[in-house]
Amino acid sequence: RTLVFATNNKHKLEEVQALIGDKFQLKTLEEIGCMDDIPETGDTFRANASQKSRYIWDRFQIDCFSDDSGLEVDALNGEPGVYSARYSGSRDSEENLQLVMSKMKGIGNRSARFKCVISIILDGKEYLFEGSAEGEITDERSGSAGFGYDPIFKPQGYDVSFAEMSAEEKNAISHRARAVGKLVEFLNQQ
Ligand code: ITT
Repeated sequence: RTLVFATNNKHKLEEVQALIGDKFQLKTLEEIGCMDDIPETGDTFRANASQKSRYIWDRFQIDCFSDDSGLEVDALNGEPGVYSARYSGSRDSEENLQLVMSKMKGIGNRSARFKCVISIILDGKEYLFEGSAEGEITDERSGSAGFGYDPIFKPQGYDVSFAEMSAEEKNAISHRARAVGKLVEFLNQQ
């Protein structure tokens, strides 16, 4: 079975393909010839996830899903949140990570979470799945695996950042893994 994954983020694609296994073949936007800059103007992860999958459905009428995700830091009132991909004004993930680190300098409350919302559209009908991973923002960056804010996020119960974990370790506990787990369970019932 083929599903289009409406993302331009190759790290998401790798993580999700590993989680979904070979029962479902994921097609990229590039593979369906979609080079559009898909609008993302919502102020929640759900709204943005819906917007991305709905865009592809409206344009191609093919079954598809999207992932909208990000980091919520309590001491920053939930920022960067839906602005995670361009918090500093640029899509450079290093600059975005540095901005969170500098805003968190000297702040005692380090609690944060990653969230992931998946919107899937099958025959025009939408279903939503969510996952989150609790943790804290570290003082220093560490590790080079993963992407985005992984080097400064230490999941609860672990002494290493997401970026110090193998892909398998991160995929056992991440926000994305939890949302994809629910998606797969749903797809298996279809
Ligand atoms: P698409 O919209 O094309 O899927 P994107 O990267 O723009 O790709 P989002 O708008 O959902 O995706 O922004 C998600 C951002 O949140 C992402 O760019 C990272 O900065 C951050 N993020 C999400 N999941 C993450 C993870 O597992 N590890 C580290 N950072 C993550």
